[in-house]
Amino acid sequence: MKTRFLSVLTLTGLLAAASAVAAPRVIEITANDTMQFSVKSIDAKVGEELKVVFTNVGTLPKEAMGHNWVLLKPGTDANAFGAAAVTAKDNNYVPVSMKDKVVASTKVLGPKQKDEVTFKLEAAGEYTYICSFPGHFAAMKGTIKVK
Ligand SMILES: [Cu+2]
Repeated sequence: MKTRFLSVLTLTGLLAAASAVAAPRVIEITANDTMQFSVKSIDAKVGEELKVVFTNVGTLPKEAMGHNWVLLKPGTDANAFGAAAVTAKDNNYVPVSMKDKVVASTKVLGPKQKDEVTFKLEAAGEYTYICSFPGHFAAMKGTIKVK
């Protein structure tokens, strides 16, 4: 009886260890009414899985000051993406014509809303992330450096 109890404990410990290894690294990012991401630079390793938990901490209405978080593949022209996004309101400002340039993206969030996205960084490089809400990408920009 005692032995079985111990082996259950051991098994539980092993499972906890295994899930800790497999769990993605969580990165919390907020956006606000002054068009700023709280995190502008992230370092990561090739093959690493990240979970971005994105929160709009502002108070202005979604129609005027909505925010999303869009991670672009290395080499993508963020300005061109931002320009194309203007007409993609129905798709959370992710233009269908440039969908193949997107690694991960959240919904457009109104005040106090939260969304999260989990993704794997398969290759080394500099990945730019932006908010593609019209007029925001010039100010709302950051980089994930993957080595
Ligand atoms: Cu924004």
